Amino acid sequence: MILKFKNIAATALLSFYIAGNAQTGENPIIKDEFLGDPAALVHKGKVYLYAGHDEAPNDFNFYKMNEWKVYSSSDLKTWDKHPVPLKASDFAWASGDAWASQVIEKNGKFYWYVTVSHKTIPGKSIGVAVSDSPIGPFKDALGKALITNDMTKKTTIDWDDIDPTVYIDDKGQGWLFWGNTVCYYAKLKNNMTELDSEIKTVDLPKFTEAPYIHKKNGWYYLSYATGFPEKIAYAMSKSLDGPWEYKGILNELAGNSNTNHQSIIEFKGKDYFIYHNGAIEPNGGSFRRSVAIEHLYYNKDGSIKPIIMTTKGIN
Ligand code: FUB
Repeated sequence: MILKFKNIAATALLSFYIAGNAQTGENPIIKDEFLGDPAALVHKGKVYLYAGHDEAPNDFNFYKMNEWKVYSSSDLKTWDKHPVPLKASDFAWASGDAWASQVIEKNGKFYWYVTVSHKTIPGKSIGVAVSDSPIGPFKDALGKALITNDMTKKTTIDWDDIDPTVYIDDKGQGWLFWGNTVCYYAKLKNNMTELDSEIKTVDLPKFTEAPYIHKKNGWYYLSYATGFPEKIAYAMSKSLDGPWEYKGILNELAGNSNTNHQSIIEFKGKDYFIYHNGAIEPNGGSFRRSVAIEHLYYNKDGSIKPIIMTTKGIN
């Protein structure tokens, strides 16, 4: 009887510990599955966190990613998991690879720009899905890719068309930035599903991938993964067309992961840096990543203080 009580007490304590952990904001913020390439959307008092599902088995040393996941939170500590909102197979023209992505809202519709491999045009490509809700379900908005590898000629690699980041400026103009090795950008039409300009490039020191655009106090920020393994660097400008001024390293190598992929948001008056590392024990790593959140602080001149990666997170 005493033994039975002890077992029940131990189980209760364990459940409390696991549930408690999930709700403290400790990093990694989600511990029950591997997630990479976090992109956050602030909408109506909530943060929606979109990420690729890292499904690689422990002995598999590359990405195995078939679907994206979405979580939501009102406090960045307690996260609700929603049904799978989008899979690479939802794009009939794609052959797979649910790589980095970002969601943005315009006129009540949610547009999800994703990286996938193309079935017939060799290389990676960018597609766009749409939904009436931030948690989906999303469906292919175009029935074809928005960007394919044959549209960009600045490098011979076929994975340069990855990692879309999207931004709508104060005039309602949509902008898409993306790239690997070369940072590309173009304007989007009002429908958000067609390009509205030629494709241009941004010259950034040691640009690897993962561009991310955000704005604060009149400054545009273009943060990106630099080198490999990756750190996160950033540049600032008064215009999305540049010129961009390089400002240095924002985040150092993320623990146990050769990539670092960031998203930067302001939520309820505070600023946050969201990224991935390989910290889940025992099998976390570069292809089994997990999402972490830190506070982000600006200096008076608009530059950003280096991020301090922690286990305690935003507590
Ligand atoms: O998740 C696959 C790739 O890893 C992403 O597209 C890159 O940004 C890197 O995080």
